[in-house]
Amino acid sequence: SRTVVTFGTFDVFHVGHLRVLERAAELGDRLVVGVSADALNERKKGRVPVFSQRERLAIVAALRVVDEVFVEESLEAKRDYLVEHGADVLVMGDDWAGKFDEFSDVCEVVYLTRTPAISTTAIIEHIAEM
Ligand code: C2G
Repeated sequence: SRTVVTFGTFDVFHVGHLRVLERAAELGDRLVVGVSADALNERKKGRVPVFSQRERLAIVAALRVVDEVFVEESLEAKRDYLVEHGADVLVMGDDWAGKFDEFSDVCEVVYLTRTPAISTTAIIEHIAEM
């Protein structure tokens, strides 16, 4: 069986998140999702997520296409996470195109086209302006 692994924050979960997970699931038999820790987001984006990692993990874990979730504590541990979870494929949105090619010795690396015109930042701005 083929295991697909992907990573993300999935804050203020939206249809772009759903589509990338649905398409990732189609590339294998089992989808494992690393949901980035609150602390990692603060470091990475300088912003605390709207939803806590507990909440974000609960939402992603409840999706029909997702088989397993874990907390992504560090960007540097990606290789270890891939090996630990038996990844045959690493899937990321194409905002990360080329960034994870170094892992192609461990598994296949696939970048999927992002869903246009939707993002957590745009949603936050939209609501703030209401
Ligand atoms: N995504 C998408 N279409 C959108 C928005 C997001 O396909 N309109 C995809 C992203 O490309 C990514 C996934 O949804 O594959 C999760 O997006 P984010 O929550 O923004 O994830 P990010 O903060 O980029 O975290 O180790 C890598 C990081 O943890 C990735």
